Amino acid sequence: MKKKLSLIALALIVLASCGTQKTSTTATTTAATTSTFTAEVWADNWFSLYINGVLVGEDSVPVTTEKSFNAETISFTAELPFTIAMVTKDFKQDDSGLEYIGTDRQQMGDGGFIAQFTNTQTGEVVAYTNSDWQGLVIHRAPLDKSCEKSAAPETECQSSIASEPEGWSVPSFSDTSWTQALEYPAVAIGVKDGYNDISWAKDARLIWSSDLEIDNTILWRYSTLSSPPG
Ligand SMILES: [Ca+2]
Ligand SMILES: [Ca+2]
Repeated sequence: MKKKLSLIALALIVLASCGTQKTSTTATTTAATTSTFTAEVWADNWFSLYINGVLVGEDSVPVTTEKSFNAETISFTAELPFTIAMVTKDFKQDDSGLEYIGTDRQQMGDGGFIAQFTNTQTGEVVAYTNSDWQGLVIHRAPLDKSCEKSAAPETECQSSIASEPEGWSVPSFSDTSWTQALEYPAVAIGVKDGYNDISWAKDARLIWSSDLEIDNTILWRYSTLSSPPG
């Protein structure tokens, strides 16, 4: 009789553990949910976009194209929350930081960009550029603005150039030493071709560093909130 009882107990334990296993498998399956997102970007003059450290797209018009102003739409899949990293470049002819060198239009160009990220299925805006973005300037020239009209800018204009920090686009990278973005009105950036083709979220802002002219290449980071901004 004792032996029979312990056999029944063993059978119950086996049944119970089977049930537990089934439950945990189901939970694992429902936890991983990826969605498709649409990034819309307008940049003066060029950008590339990384999501969680992976390059998902870049401006299709090369930075060397004169007046390369255009809006871009890039699609990617990700799971919220995710980390957005972008390289933005204001056009410069060389490391003097100037453009139209040797012509009567020789000048420091200026930069600026705006971006928004929308859940493609629901239409929910999950991120947009504003002063919460963190930036790191890696190409700054000319350091002395008085060299703008120099006859020999390549030798007379000084620059400050750094390389991209290792692993700067991955979620775990610490950007606490980077600088907060500044928001600019459309008139300050001189928005043009392509900008009006996008219906920008009411709180999306044009951003750059503190100097639109001499800060030419900037790295940006922003991590989405687990729940979208209100
Ligand atoms: Ca510039
Ligand atoms: Ca420019």
